[in-house]
This record gives sequence, structure tokens and C-alpha cells, in this order.
Amino acid sequence: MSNKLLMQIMTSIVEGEPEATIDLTRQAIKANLEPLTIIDDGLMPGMDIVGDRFQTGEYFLPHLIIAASGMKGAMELLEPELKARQQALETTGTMVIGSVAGDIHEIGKSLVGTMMSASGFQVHDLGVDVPVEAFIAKIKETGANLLGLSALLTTTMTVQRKIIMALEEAGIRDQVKVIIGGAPISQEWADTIGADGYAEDAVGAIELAKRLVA
Ligand code: B1M
Repeated sequence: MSNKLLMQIMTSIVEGEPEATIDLTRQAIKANLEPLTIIDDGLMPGMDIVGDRFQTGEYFLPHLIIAASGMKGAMELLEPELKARQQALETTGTMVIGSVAGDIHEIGKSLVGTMMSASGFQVHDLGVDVPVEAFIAKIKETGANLLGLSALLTTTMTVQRKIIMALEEAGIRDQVKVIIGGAPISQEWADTIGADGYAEDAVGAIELAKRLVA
């Protein structure tokens, strides 16, 4: 991370200064830094440090909440920039996406949704803590051909399996390709629960989605 602004963005997240995070992100956009560079090399490394410090007991829940508010504010500035970079794309598919029941982590899920939409997919973002039945109902309503399931906790990743089972019970498993993601998720887990694929990040999710609907 050579850029000074990116370093400052990371530090502002770690030190819990959301207003500075937002202001620095605005400056980075003005300086013509790519939105994904700002996310991957400024905001996310900051969030990773905050997460590590939480795990070791150095930080507490309020630290996570403050860091997330900075990142969310920055994402509000970055989303239109991400979308502006992809114009006049043909709709390549329809995706229903959400963070699974019991999981209120929203930033990564929203980033995936924004990037998918910027890449020409029609996206129905159901938000966080989404009940299993709500995913099923939305797929039936929209005729979506892709389902994106985000889970950030080892305790909620099992809900991804429940949703795949519910798709089977509803007789619509063949209609949708299921993409799963989130920090504790792996290809191995995707294979175990019968998902169609795992993506490590938003860019990976787009590549995978395009491959799956091709
Ligand atoms: Co929470 N939290 N949190 N948290 N939190 C983690 C996930 C944790 C790893 C922190 C840690 O201990 N190191 C840990 C989970 C441990 C585990 O289960 N293995 C944890 C915990 C324990 C908890 C609570 C249980 C804490 C408590 O209450 N004691 C609690 C649970 C709440 C719940 O959901 N029921 C909790 C709460 C919260 C806040 C609400 C305070 C806040 C979220 C606020 C919000 O979203 N509005 C929060 C935060 C901010 C974090 C960390 C620090 C950052 C998450 C984040 O936004 N990252 C996180 C530590 C970490 O991740 N380093 C942590 C930035 C975001 C862009 O990345 O979401 O990973 P991420 O998304 C990535 C990829 O994962 C991927 O693409 C994105 C990047 O391009 N991806 C997908 C995500 N979804 C995808 C879907 C796809 C494909 C890719 O296809 C569909």
C-alpha cells in the first residue's frame, strides 16, 4: 500500500474516526484512485486489523460498530463510482442476495450486490438477517437465476446449507445457481453443502456468476 491516502484511510478505520474515513475517501476519489483500490487497499485492511484486535481482546464491540460506520459512509460515496464505471450493460441475469438468518454483517454482502448490479445483473438485495423463507419467496417472485448467500460467522454459515435444502424442498433448486461467500466460507464448504460455487470477494463473485449463467 504505497499511497499515503490509502494508508490514512486504513489508519482512520483502525483508530475509529469515521468522519476522517469518509473525508479521506472523498479525497481519494478526487485524486482519481480506483474505487476498488480504495476498498481493497484502504478500507478492508483497516477492517481486518479491527477484526484481529477484537479477536485478541484488545478491541470491543463498540470498536467494530464505529469502524463499520466509517466503512459504510465511505461505501456510500464509492457505490456510485463503482456503478459509473460500467455503463449500458445488458442484463446478464437476476440475482437475489442477502446475509443469512442470524447474521447482521452487511458491508461485504452490499459490496457484492453493488458490484453485481454494476456488472449488468439485476439485483434484489434482501438485506441482513434474512429468513430462509424470504429467499425462497423472492426467487419465486422474480424468477431469479442466481442466489447469493453471505455469512460472516461460523455459527451462521450452516444456514447456507438450510437454504439449499429449502430450495430443494420448494422444487426450485434447478432454477438457481447458488453462490456463497463471507469470511469463514471456503470452496470446501461450498462442495460440502452442494452450492454451485464460492467466491472470495466481490470481483470473484462476478466472475463466478458470469461463468455459471453462461
Ligand atoms: Co462482526 N465478526 N460480529 N461485526 N465483524 C467478524 C466477522 C469476526 C471475524 C471478528 C473477529 O472476531 N475477528 C467475528 C466472527 C468470528 C467467527 O464466527 N468466525 C465477528 C463476531 C464474533 C461478531 C459478533 C458475534 C460479536 C458479538 O456480538 N460478540 C457479532 C455478531 C452479530 C450478528 O451478525 N449476529 C458481530 C457484530 C458486528 C457488527 C454489527 C458490530 C459489525 C458489522 C456492521 C455492519 O455490517 N453494518 C461487525 C464487523 C464490522 C466485523 C468485522 C470487523 C468486519 C466485517 C466487514 O464489514 N468487513 C469482521 C472481521 C473481519 O472481517 N476482518 C467481524 C469488510 C467487508 C467488505 O468484508 O464482509 O468479509 P466482508 O466481505 C468480503 C468477503 O467476505 C466477500 O466479499 C467481500 C469483499 O469483496 N463476501 C462475499 C462477503 N459476502 C459474500 C457473498 C458472496 C461472495 C463473496 O457471494 C454471495
